[in-house]
Amino acid sequence: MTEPKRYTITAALPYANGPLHIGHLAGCFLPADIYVRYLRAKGQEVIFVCGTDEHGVPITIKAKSEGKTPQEVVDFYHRQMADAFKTFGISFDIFSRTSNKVHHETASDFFKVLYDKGVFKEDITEQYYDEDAKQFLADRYITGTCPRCSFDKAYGDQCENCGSTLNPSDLINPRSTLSGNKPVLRETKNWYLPLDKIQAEFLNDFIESKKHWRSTVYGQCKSWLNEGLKPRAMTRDLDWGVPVPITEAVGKVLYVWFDAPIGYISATKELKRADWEKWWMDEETKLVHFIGKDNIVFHCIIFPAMMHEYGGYIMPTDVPANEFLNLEGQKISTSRNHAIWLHEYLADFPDRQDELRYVLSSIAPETKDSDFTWKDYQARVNNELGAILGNLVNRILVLSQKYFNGIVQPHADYKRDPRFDWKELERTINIIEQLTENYQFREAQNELMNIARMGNKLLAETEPWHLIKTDEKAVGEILNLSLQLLMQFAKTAEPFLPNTAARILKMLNAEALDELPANHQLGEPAILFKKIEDEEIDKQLKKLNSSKEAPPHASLVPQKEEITYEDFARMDIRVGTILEAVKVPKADKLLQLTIDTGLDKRTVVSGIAEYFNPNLIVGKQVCILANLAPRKLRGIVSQGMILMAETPDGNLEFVSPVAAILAGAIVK
Ligand code: B3M
Ligand code: ZN
Repeated sequence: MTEPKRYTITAALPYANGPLHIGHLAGCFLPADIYVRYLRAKGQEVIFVCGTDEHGVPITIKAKSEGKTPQEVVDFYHRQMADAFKTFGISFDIFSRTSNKVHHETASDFFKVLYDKGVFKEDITEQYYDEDAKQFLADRYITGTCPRCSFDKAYGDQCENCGSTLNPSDLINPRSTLSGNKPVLRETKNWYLPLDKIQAEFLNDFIESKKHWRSTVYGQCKSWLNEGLKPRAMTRDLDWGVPVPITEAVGKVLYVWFDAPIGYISATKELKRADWEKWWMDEETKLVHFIGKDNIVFHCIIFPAMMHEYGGYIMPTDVPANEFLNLEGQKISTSRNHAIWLHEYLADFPDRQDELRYVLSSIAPETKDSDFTWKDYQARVNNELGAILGNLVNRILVLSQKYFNGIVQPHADYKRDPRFDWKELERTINIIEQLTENYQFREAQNELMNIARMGNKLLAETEPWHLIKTDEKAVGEILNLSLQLLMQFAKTAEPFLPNTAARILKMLNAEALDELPANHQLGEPAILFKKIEDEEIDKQLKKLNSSKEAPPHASLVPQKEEITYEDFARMDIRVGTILEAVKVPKADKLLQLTIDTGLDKRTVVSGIAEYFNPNLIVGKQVCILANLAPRKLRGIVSQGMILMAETPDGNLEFVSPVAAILAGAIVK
């Protein structure tokens, strides 16, 4: 595309089933906001649309577990999210929701058009059905034992212990989470988007034309295509969502990933009413989706396929998906409460939104996963924001007050002052713009701080505090130049640090100016960044470690079905000694153990890495189920399983003999 005429920028619609955390901000909303603010400052025509994704099974599960209706749940989180976004300065033009009328109509119409065009393929399959609850069970409503790792709380779509993707029919001993009963298979008809066909007709070429996308994004798309796409059901047997608008499908709703991306279009309709089409159907509009990497297939493959089949829609120009942000070396986990929630951050660090924006951009997971740690947060705020930027602003303003009562002194031509390379500053601003246009916000912000560094260098080299004794005019010029630099800094910083930029401009009393004229009266100096103290960080670390959610109380876990002594006797449980323990690379949860079983020394892969330091468990005696069929975990063959007991606060403990005994003792 040559210069686009306008920009439609979307940020993934967060599920309204829980609060937002720093991973959401870093992965999607912050980069989107930086990009949009940059475009607006450039005078571009742009809309920035988002909203809550209020359908889907996780929301109904959340509602059940809290004894609320799904509507109550989404109402609560919609408001909470809207507040958090507003406070962090995420400058959506609209933050809509998929439960509203415009969206239901838009999504319904979209389906109907595809249906009338004969796009969908109908198929009857067998699905699990709960005869007590009288409903079909979404994958998440079925639990059972994982066929790969024997974890007994695996879901129908995934085992959260070993990470395997599953089908409900893979589960051993499946149970309905609604009634606890064994579900039965029943036939049901659904409507499928024939992605295999659309791949051949359209998607192969479409993705082929996107080689310039981030390699992580392009690579993921290619691997989906190489595997060969399969038809995917766009309707579900569920009662929460957009009803399927055909009579044959009463009681069914649209698949949440069918309706959610249409939410971007609905939000645009709400925002722009009469001329919404030009934002979605005009070739001169540039469409950019900001998302996290787990949403790539939906935005790069399925949604384009849907729009292609509908006809008339533009395709996304870019999808700068981010990798994941980890927290203190571990995956952020909502269920284990291993997260920094935005509303809690705001309560603990009021008015320090830009500090978090800054740190999250500094470590933005643009090309690979990255790690947020509280110590790093503290270091970056104190040593970079405080020591480099805050200090610079403070010195310039305080010196200006002290020597000249806050009046800007004349300078014949500050851009050609021999004491400073203004061209270098302009080059840096240029680089920041290019990086921003390339979605390299991390590097762009790094360059931004170089402008502050240039200012500090100027002061260090010219030492106005000494020079004032001999050459007041020169000091007036140096301060003029420094203030102009601050002005440029603030303007360039606005997309990244909107509050800070506004506060600097206020201190300069220059909200409406492009540069500072001589004799201009400055505003009052103020401290930009308060130091983050050790105690504050310690408190956060403590909170993180103490907040792991407890498992259901043992008394609430029903006893398993009866077995015979023979069933038990088939299990070969022995006492073993841990000889070695190492973390499995790239697997947060797994430790590779070498166990002396008395019979042999064997490898067991165990999902306990979050609970034990490998160095501290060597020598421990444990119980091992020795005759469990070997299975491969992350390419390592695991021979057996270590028995663990789960404590009420969610920790794991080894089941060990009370007295030290020889390895190999048989448990019976
Ligand atoms: N709600 C998934 C997520 O929050 C989903 C995104 C929808 S974007 C159209 O990660
Ligand atoms: Zn598993």
